[in-house]
Amino acid sequence: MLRKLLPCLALFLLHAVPALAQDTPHGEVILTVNGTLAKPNQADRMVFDQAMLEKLPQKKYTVQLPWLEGPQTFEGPLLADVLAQSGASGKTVTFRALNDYSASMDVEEAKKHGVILALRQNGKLLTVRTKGPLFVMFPFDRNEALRTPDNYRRCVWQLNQIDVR
Ligand SMILES: Nc1nc2c(c(=O)[nH]1)N[C@H]1C(S)=C(S)[C@@H](COP(=O)(O)O)O[C@H]1N2
Ligand SMILES: [Mo]
Repeated sequence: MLRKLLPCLALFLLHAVPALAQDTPHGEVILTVNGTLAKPNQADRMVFDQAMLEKLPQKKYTVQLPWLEGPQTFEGPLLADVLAQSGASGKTVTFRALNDYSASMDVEEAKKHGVILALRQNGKLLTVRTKGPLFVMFPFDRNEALRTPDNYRRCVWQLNQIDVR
């Protein structure tokens, strides 16, 4: 009996656990990930609400940006963790904003440099009015080589969509 049941149980767990482990939003969707996703949670896309993004480990960078006065602290999950949770594979990531602005970069480069999707600026949750819901940020503070015009252009504010191709 058990001998027959065990393979069935194993098969069940193999299929059920990733499905159960995949989080879905309960609140307002603030980020949509499009592309080739192994673990989408809404049709072929991955959608996140604030709570889902806050469950991921939070990183904090205090940076000086050329267009903002004084040091600014940005906090949020690593892009790498967001992509991993989506099962995203691809070479290029495109950050898209509510105002149709977009910027792209190599996925591996973004992961290597610890790019975050900031939910907070100076401790305050970002809203559309304050250039949220999300703000792409680099650890400019700890890596001088990152301070390039290309990377500043990639600091997309009002981010709500990411494409991985
Ligand atoms: N959503 C959005 N993000 C954006 C931009 C933009 O126009 N829209 N401009 C980019 C560029 S080119 C730079 S240098 C920085 C600062 O631009 P800003 O001074 O217009 O904020 O934000 C980047 N992020
Ligand atoms: Mo710019």
